[in-house]
Amino acid sequence: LRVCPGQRFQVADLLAHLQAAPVSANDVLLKPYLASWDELIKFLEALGPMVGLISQEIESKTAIIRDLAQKAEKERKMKERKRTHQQSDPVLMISHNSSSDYSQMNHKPSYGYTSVRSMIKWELENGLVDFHKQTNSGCRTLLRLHRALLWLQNFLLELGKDTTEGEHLRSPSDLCKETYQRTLAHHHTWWVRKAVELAFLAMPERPYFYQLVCVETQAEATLVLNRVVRAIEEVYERNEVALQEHGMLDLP
Ligand code: 1PW
Repeated sequence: LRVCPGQRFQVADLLAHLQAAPVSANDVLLKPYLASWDELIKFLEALGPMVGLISQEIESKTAIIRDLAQKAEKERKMKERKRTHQQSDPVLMISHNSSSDYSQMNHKPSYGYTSVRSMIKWELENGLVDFHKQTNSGCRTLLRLHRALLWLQNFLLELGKDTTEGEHLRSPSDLCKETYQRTLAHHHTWWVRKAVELAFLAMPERPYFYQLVCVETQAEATLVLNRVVRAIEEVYERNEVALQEHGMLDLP
């Protein structure tokens, strides 16, 4: 992957963050996941001011998750401190001698909240996920990003397809609209759909995208984009399974 001097968005950085996200057999680290979105925001911003609506939305969603993770971390530390106080206090030790409390006290702090699965666990254990009405939980916010990522993945996949003989390459604007309608649009209201589709009109042509990922031909673009798409797929699939296992694919 080439480095594009003087450019904010770097495809190598995006790829590095995406590849750093998968952890253990089935989890995704939040930090590199959100860093991937930061990099994607730079990508979107390079596409012109009309896409600003989209990048602002992504920015606010990533900020929500970061804030919640920070809050959870503070709370976790407080709980840990309380636990150690209780353990060193003989009076409390006695009064808390029921078996359930004891097992709780001896519990290793199970809250990491550094990954998608630990966030889900933390939010469920703390009653932070509402399955019936809209709240600002990390889970429902992640779901919004997750659905948007599927659009991006579809778009980049289409953009990366080279022509077979006789065909001509379709414009990014068309591909964007088509992949949006087939994915994320299903989750959007009429008004949001109109606003998003308006943003596509100002989308630049292919040479501009080539320059963004530092390539000169469609064949080169195909190689680069396929690597990015594969990295997105791995992350997307893991999050899909995690959310699905907890019945969270329709969180309001
Ligand atoms: C070039 C291809 C770009 C793909 C990048 C994906 C970004 C998609 C973000 C679209 C945002 C549109 C405006 C906001 C819509 C919100 O209502 C919606 N948010 C998302 C991320 O879909 C739902 O969030 P909400 O209202 O339930 O908090």
